Amino acid sequence: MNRLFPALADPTDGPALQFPDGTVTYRELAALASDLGARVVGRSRIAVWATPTLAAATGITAGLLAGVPVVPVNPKAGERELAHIVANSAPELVLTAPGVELPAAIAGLPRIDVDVAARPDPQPLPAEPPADAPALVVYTSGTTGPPKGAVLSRGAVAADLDALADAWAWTGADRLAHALPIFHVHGLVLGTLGPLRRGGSLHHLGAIDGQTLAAAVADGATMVFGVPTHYHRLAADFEADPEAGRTVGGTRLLISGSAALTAVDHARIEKATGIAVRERYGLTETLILTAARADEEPEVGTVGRPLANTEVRLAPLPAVEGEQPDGADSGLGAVEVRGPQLFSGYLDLPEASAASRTDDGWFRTGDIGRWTDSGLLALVGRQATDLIKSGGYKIGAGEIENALLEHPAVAEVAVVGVPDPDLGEKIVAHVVPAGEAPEARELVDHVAALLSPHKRPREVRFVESLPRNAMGKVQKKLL
Ligand code: MLC
Ligand code: AMP
Repeated sequence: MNRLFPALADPTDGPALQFPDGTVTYRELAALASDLGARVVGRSRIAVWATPTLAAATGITAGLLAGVPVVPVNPKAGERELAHIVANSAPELVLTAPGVELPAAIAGLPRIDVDVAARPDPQPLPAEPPADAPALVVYTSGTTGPPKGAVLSRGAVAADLDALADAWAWTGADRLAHALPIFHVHGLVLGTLGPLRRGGSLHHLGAIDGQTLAAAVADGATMVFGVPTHYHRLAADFEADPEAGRTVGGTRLLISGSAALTAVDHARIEKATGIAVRERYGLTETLILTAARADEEPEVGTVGRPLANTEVRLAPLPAVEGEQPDGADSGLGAVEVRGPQLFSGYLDLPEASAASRTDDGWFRTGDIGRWTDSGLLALVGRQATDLIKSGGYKIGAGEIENALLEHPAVAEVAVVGVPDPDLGEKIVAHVVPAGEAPEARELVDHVAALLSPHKRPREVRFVESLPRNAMGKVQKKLL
């Protein structure tokens, strides 16, 4: 296949990556990543401790240059989650920024500290692996069980980034600004590998607020990526500091994804910046599927058109017992997709991989959508109530319930997502205590330490019993 990063094969002195811990040009990155790549070449898989740092981004780039599949690890993963990821993906070593104290679950692996201040000689790049060779294993939650490792091929990454380049007229002249985590598709594939594939640059802000973003745009950022929670908070910042909003209006594109942006926040951002936010839609397993194009005015409430070479269809919704079928005449359907950007399968989970597709090979997204008159996709919800999107993170209710049930003070529990203006949905745990109710804080910290801080309940409600149907199943809709 063609090179994943042509700009690293023939590097210039143009800017590549800027993170809070450092900045590199393409020439510097090519030398750092090829030198590091030469040290990992031939490994079956490597983990990268994916802090939002130049060191971690360089480590991921090095693995990809060397043709070695990379597992980006959430540096805040709790002990259970981290142990699962390490056992499931079996990386041969871990790359990290220097000075990091790794938790026990991963500290046993051989470790390479990435020194971004070094200026090594560039090493020859190995031949590019074929398009179906794995590039990344990205962990994502399902309704139940531990997170699954989605295997994304080099060809899938390249195809998706090229289709987005077409949708957004994204070129090597663009400078992208964001503050997304780099262990998920949004901040990693789109937000880090995207600029590198185009030969443009990334300004990773570490954390985002109105003034930081305004400074980045004044410094040349032409595109901004964020989850709706970022835009919600930016809207408030711009209302307090209109000058920051006007400065951010100097950028070319504001793009939101990973969850739905409310019409209210759309309007607030447009009022403050003069720019209508464009939404795009995808999943870890499918990468990005649809996007509001740069050459069209975005329609609020839609996620744009299918990308080039991407097929999206709406299948009849399965009837839910005791409910009116709302498929046919409402135009709603289950979103199913096909395209070159789809994942290769879940790591070591052939049954889950097979179940994710229909008999005729389409991937079931689990989202419910409809087409607008202008041929754009609008998402109206999800089929599974047990999947929660909070701050743009996908979180399985069952995983949190199981973690809480391990706490001795918890007898029964039901976890739901409750609408929240800042996080989209917030995780609320309904707990029947075993004996005297514990401090809510204790349960929250228990989940954060075992799974991940972003999976912690934002609210714990102690109840005497859970509503159950005749079969004994908890009726979450009544909570
Ligand atoms: C708080 N913290 C705790 C804690 N309470 N840590 C341990 N134990 C506790 N009990 C820490 C948090 O880790 C965090 O640290 C800080 O305190 C603030 O906590 P928070 O309130 O949870 O963070 P918040 O500011 O609300 O985060 C909002 C956010 C975040 C928008 C920054 O949700 C985010 O980064 N979302 C992006 C998700 C994403 O990239 N999704 C893409 C999935 S791919 P610290 O240091 O972290 O601030 C996908 C496909 C697609 O969906 O379409 O893109
Ligand atoms: P993840 O598994 O974390 O990749 O999350 C994928 C899910 O995020 C999708 O199935 C959608 O439900 C949701 N999602 C992504 N982008 C959008 C968007 N622009 N609007 C609404 N939901 C979105």
